[in-house]
Amino acid sequence: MSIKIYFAGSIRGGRESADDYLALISNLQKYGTVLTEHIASEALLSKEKKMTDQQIHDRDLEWLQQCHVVVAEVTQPSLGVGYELAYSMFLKKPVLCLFNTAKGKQLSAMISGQKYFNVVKYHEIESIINEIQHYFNNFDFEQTQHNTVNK
Ligand code: 6IA
Repeated sequence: MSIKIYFAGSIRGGRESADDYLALISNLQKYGTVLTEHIASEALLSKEKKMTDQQIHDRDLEWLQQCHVVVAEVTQPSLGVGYELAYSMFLKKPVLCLFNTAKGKQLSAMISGQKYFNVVKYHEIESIINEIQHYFNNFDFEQTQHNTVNK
């Protein structure tokens, strides 16, 4: 069975890191199905303009319940990503957070101070791609399977 990955990244919080989201999502697709590939695509996001905020919220929480792992790019501060991270912890999903130190941002202490969130810092995309490979080579699929809602 393929790993379902929930990728989180800023949308209304600002799109400054959208290029990183694109590179990260296409890399994550080597390890499983990315449920949220629209995060990197302006074209797919514009399709969601037809959805109400409540529909987006409810659909995303359903995907969070279904996923095996959450990967969040947290460089660009986003209320939605922060909420998804707290909800992931509540659902006991494994979480990997990626923070780009080259963007001149400061990570909230509420994320860097919570060990559950497993924050990995990077400077350029090539270095984080190796870290992601290491993470998924050691990923314990059985461990997360019982927390997953199948739909
Ligand atoms: O507060 P933010 O908008 O930055 O929150 C971004 C996070 O919330 C992402 O990780 C998404 O999973 C989720 N999210 C927020 N808004 C949307 C959305 N809107 N579509 C899908 N996921 C979303 C589309 C709006 C578009 C018309 C601009």
